[in-house]
Amino acid sequence: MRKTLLFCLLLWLLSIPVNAENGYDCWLRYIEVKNIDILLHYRNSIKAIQINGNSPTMFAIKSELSNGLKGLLGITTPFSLNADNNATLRIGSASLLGAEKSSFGPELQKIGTEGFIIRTTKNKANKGIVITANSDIGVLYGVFYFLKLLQTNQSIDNLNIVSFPKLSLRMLNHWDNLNRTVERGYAGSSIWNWHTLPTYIDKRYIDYARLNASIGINAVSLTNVNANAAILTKPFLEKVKALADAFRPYGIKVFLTARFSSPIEIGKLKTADPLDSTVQNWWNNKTNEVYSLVPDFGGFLIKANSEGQPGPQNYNRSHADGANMLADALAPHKGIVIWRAFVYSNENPEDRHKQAYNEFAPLDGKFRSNVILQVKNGAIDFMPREPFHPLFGAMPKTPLMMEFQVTQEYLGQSTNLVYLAPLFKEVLQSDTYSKGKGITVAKIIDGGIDHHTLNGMTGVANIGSDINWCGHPFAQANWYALGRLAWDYELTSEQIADEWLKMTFSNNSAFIKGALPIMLQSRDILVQYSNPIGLHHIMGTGNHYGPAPWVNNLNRPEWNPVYYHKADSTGIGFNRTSTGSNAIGQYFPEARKMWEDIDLCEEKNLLWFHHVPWNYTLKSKRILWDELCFQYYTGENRVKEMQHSWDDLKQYTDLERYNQVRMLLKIQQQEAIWWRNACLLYFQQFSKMPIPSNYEKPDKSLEYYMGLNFSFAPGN
Ligand code: GCW
Repeated sequence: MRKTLLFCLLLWLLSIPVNAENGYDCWLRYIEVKNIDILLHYRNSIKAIQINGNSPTMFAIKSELSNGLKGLLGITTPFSLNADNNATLRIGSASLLGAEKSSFGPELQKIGTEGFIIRTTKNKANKGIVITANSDIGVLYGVFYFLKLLQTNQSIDNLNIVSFPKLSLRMLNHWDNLNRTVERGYAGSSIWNWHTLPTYIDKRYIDYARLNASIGINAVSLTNVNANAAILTKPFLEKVKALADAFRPYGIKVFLTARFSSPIEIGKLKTADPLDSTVQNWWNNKTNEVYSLVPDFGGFLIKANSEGQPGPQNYNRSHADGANMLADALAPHKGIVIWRAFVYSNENPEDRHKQAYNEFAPLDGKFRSNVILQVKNGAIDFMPREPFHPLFGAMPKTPLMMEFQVTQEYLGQSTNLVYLAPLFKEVLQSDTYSKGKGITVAKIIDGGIDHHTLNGMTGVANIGSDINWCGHPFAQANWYALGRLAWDYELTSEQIADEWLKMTFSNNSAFIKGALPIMLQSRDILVQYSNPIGLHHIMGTGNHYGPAPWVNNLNRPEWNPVYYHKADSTGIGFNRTSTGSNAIGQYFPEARKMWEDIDLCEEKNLLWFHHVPWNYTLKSKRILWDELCFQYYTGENRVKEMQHSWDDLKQYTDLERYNQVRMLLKIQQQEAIWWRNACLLYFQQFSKMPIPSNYEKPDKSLEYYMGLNFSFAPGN
C-alpha cells in the first residue's frame, strides 16, 4: 500500500514540468542571466554595494536588490551601509554624493521628486555606478530600472540615464467591492481581504506594491466607484490605514471612492446636499478622521449622478458644487478630488456620446484648484476602438486626467490575448486640434499647454486573487503598459512589449521575434472579429461577454446594442454628423474633418459616425456588406495564425504558461468564430446579402446564438 502511494507520488512529481512557472512573480522574476558573458560582465561590475539611508523605502530597496541580484547573478553581493571605497554600486538620495553632488547638479534639478539618475562615474576614488535621486522613492524607481537593465541583458557600462515621470498621478482604480467581488474583474476575487485586515498583512500586498513601484505607479484607489459608504466607517478606515502603511515605503498613496450620499447612509443626516452646512461639516470631520489615520491620504474618487449613483444633481446642484465641497474638506490636508466625467442619463434623449461633454464643458473654470476631472478615453465606454473623448481640449481651465480600462471588459475579458498599449497609444497620440495642430490628447492630460500642475493617468485594474494576478498570462502586460505609459507616454507599444516579454518570459531573440508580433497585432485582431469598421457596444447584456447585437429590450435605450449599430434595410451605423446627432460638433473643426464626410472618414471609425448603405463602396473596392464579412473572417483567421505563432514558441517558454496561453488561444478562437457568426447572421437579416462564397458558412443558426445564456460569467 505504502509503496503504491509512494509510486503515485513519484509519478505525480514527474508529471510536473520542471520549468513550471505559475506567473505570480510577473515581470520581477529575477532568474539567473543565461548568457554567460553577460553574467560575468554583471558579476564583475557589481562587486560590492553601498546603500545610504535607513528609511523604510531604503529598507525596501535593499531587500529588492539583494533578492534581485541573488537571482540574476546567482551569487550574494555584499552590502555596506556606510561609505565604502570598494563599492562598485552606490545607492542613495543626493546626500550620498557629498562633494560629487555638483557634477549631478543640473540633472538633479530636472528630475523633480520622483525622477532618478543612474550614472557610471569616472571619479577616481569612487569608480562605479551611482543610482541617485532627490528622494528615496526616486532612488527606488532607479533601482527597479537598474534591475530591468540586468533582466533584459543590457550593458551596464558607461551608464548615464536620467529619467523622470511626465505625469504626477500614475494610478490604478480598483473596482473592488467590500464583499470581495470585483466589478468587471476576471481574475478571481479582490486581493483586499477586509476580513483579516488590519492585523493580517498578506504578502500579496507587499508584492502588489513592489510590482506597482517597479513601473512607477504611485496611487491606488482601493474600492469600486459604484461605492459603498461603509468604507468610510471607522472599522474600514483602520483597514485602509493598514494597507496605506504597507504601501507607503513603495511610494504609493491610497485614495478611496466616496459615495455622495454617505452623510445620510453612515452619518444619519437627512440630506447630502453639498451646499448644506451640516453636510459640509460632516465631510470636513470625516476627512479629518481619514487623515488622522492616513496622513498622506491621496483624496476621494467620485462617480456621481451616473448609472444610478447619487450625486449633487439629486439636490439640483452641479457637479462643480459637489466636487468643490469635497475639495474644501481635503484642501487643508493637501488632498485632491478626482471627479469622474463618465455620466449619462436615461431621462436624456440626447446621444449618449454627447452627454458628458454637454454636462461638463460649461463647468470649465468652476472647479477648485484641487479638483481633477477623470475622463474616459472615449465618450461611450472603453470600447475596443473609440475616437478620443471630445472633452480633451475642451476644458482648458480644468485639469483632465486620463481613465483607461486595463481590465478587458469589452476586449475579450480574461480569455483573449489582447495587448492594450496600442489602444492607449492610439488615444494619446490623437490630435485634438484644440489650439491648432499637434495638441494631442497626451499633451492635454500632461497639463503643460494649459499650465496645470495636477495631472495624471489611471487604469481600471485587472488584478485579482488568481495566482498570476490577472487571469490571462498576457493580461499582466496591460498592467505593465499602463504604468510605463503613465511614466512616459512617448514610449512605443513595441518598446514596452519588448521589455515586458524579456522580463516575463525570455530574453531569447527568437522568442521575442515570434512573440512581439502576436502582442502588437492582438488588439487590431480583436477589433476585426468583434467590432470592425467602427461598430461598438454590441456585446452581451450585463456580463458584456460575447456578441448580442440583437438586444433591444433593456430599460434604458442606451444600454441596447440596437441603439448603437442602428442596422436596418438601408444600412448600418450611427449618424453622428450634422444630419444626425451631431456629436461630431463637439470636436474642434480640424478634428471633425477626419470623420464628417462619409467619403473621407477614417474607415476604422466609419460606422461610429455614419449610417452607411450596405452597398456603399469602400477603399478596398468592396461594398460595405462584403467588407464587414471580410473583416470578421479575417479577424477570426488571424486568431488561428496567433495560435500557430504561439505553438512555434514552445521551446522557449516554461511549459506551464505555454500551455495556459495555448488553451486560452483555443477559447479565443472559438469566441472569434462566435462573434463572427452571430454578428454576420444577425446583420444579414438587414443587408439581405449572402456571405461571399469563398468563406465557410456559419455552422449554427442565428437562433442558436441568440439562445446562448451565460448567467455565471464573471465580473458582472
Ligand atoms: O463600463 C461601465 C461598466 C460598469 C462601470 C461603469 C463606470 C463601475 O460596465 O460596470 O461601473 O462603466 O465606469 O462607472
